[in-house]
Amino acid sequence: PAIRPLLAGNWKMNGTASALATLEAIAAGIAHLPDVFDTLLCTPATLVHRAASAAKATRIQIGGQDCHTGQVGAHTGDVSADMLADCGARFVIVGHSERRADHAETDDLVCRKARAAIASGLTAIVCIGETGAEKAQGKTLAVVERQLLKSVPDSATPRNVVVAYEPVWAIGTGLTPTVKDVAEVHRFMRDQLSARFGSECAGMRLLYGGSVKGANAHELMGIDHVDGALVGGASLKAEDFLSIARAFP
Ligand code: G2H
Repeated sequence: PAIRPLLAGNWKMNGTASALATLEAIAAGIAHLPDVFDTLLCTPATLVHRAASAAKATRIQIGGQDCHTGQVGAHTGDVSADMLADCGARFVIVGHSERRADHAETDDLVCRKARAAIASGLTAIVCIGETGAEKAQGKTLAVVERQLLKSVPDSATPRNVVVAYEPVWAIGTGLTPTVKDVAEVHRFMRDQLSARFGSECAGMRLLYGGSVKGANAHELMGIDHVDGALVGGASLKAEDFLSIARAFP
């Protein structure tokens, strides 16, 4: 069966109560589009509960942007996957490059976060991608191979894990890889995952992320083995996000 694409927004550290109006505008726009893809908004943890309430009876699902490796305990300021699930989240991003950079998150830590997410019944969106320096050195596939192997847990299935390829140099910069480069990496990821998980992985969704916008979405989403997008900046305004949604099949 064909893979149902996923359009995921990542609001990052943006949004207070007034952002719920954006969610409602997105939901209203999505309602007019063919129901052939899933739509997700990963809000700040502080908004997950209200966003999940506002999104009830719409096609929008809600996710978090990070979780702890454990579910309860003495970890001041942290949020667990159980807590996100309790608030109505269905997904959580783990290992976004901003967290790998800002909080020194390693592949091993990201893997343990993904396991915690799965244990809570969430789908983990595991982010990987090379830096500009690594790309310049021709190491893209080696980095992707290592991050895939080490950040994606052995318990991954198409239902509990989504992989997002986000070249670090393309995030928030307006730069995107060529179609040929995205195609090469996504084919490589599919091959790696198939070798590791067998036919079990066949339906695992592989997202592209990094400066996705209305103007490039159609081209990017048309690439083989690109099963959706993870969108940052262009998910903050309903018109921008909807212009991407219209590029979905
Ligand atoms: C990177 C991203 C979402 P932006 O994919 O995490 O941000 O779309 O702003 O590049």
